[in-house]
Amino acid sequence: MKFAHDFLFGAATASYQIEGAWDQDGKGPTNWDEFTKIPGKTFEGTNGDVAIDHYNRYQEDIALMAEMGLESYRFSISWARILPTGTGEINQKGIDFYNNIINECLKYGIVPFVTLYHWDLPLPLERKGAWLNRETGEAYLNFSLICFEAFGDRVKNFITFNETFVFCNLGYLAGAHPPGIQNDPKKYFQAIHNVFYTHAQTVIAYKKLNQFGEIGLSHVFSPAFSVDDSEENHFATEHANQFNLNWFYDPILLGKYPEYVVNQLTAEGNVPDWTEAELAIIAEAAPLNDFMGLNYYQPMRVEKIQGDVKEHVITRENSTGSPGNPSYDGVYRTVKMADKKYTKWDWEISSQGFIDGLDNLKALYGDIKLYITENGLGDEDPIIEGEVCDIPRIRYIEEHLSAVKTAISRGIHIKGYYAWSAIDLLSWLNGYKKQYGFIYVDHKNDLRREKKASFHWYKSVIANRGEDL
Ligand code: 8VR
Repeated sequence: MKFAHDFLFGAATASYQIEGAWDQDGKGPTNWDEFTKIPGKTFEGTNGDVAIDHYNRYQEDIALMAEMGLESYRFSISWARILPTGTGEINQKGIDFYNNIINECLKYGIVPFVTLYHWDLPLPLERKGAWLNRETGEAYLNFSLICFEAFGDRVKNFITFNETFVFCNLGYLAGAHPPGIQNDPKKYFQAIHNVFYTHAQTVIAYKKLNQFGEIGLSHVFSPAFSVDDSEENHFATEHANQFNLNWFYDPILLGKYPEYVVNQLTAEGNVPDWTEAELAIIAEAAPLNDFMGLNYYQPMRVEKIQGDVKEHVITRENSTGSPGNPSYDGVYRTVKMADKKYTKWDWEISSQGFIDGLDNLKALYGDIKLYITENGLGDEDPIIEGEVCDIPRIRYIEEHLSAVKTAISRGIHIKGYYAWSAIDLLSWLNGYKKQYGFIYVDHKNDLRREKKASFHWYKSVIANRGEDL
């Protein structure tokens, strides 16, 4: 079976991870421009000052994407390129840059799929409290309206926020992302609510513009499964799904927060300071979302923690997605299991977890429109006789794309797949060592680009619309 003609085969990137040119053409500094300069925060002190210099090489990169036959390109906009201080005067050169990217895509018939926020916040807003400060939400709404005005005639797919779970969890619980706060669940849950209220306002505002495009957001999709059939581990698994799935998906898709979580937050004094008006806006916006973006890399394997949580030292290494961490409330921990497959960074490889998770999602939320806005393999690719032979990446994407095909055949409404990532880029906490792309970037040779084995493979898949998968 071929994928439908209107199914989009795509690939994704994010501004801070590719653009570089951190202070070129009037761009303002961001939280990540500052955070990466703090010793020990990133792998070998890596940062995005230059990244892969996509800012100056976007034509070459998009030409390679076109040669691969890419049908859609998901990229993010750096807020500080458009509004250097986050508010106030617009930086025309920033608008021009993203107009160039969009027009370059359209020149090749590539559908631009735009993420408005992928973690790089203008520094003045970070300094004023980032997502704990409601002013950031107001500033975001202004920024998003400027983007709809400038790009909405050609861009018909907007993602408001990428992975709220990650930038809030690593920002306020693990301290591995800006602002680097640890073990502060009150701030964690408050920041998430402020983001969701901002998302809701943005969706309502976008719909009022009648640009007749689609809008939604991208969430981490990491369904939890019990390590065994014991009652207590099934309880821990349901608890994990309530806090990592329902807490994030219910307010967006159902317009209200899950009671189970709100009850616990009430008991422990971590309920966000929300107003009835804000909750009403979140309820009003829910039916206006056109799609949910899913970023799937791995499921979670969960077991209940026996007794008190032993002292858990949070490090950069154990904040990069590998199992073993306890939940903030000490109820469960994620587990690495002997009979499962894992990547070099200990991310589980499970396309079955993907399918089972999608079934659960449909059971919870019905026939919602979905895009897989990220999926891919982080690896160190072998170079053999000058060829980048990333066969494990081909196997990974093949397995997960065929899982998407299976899910569609089971009536799950998936309309596109975006491999992470179109080209090798900066991994937030793992530098340039952890590769994800179809295109290799030679950091020892003037950032020269080179097509990997997976580039040619994905090209053939797109050409025959995944018939052989
Ligand atoms: C997603 C993020 C994207 C990437 C990919 C791979 C990291 C990375 C943490 O969570 O949206 O920015 O981020 O996953 O993992 O290695 O850079």
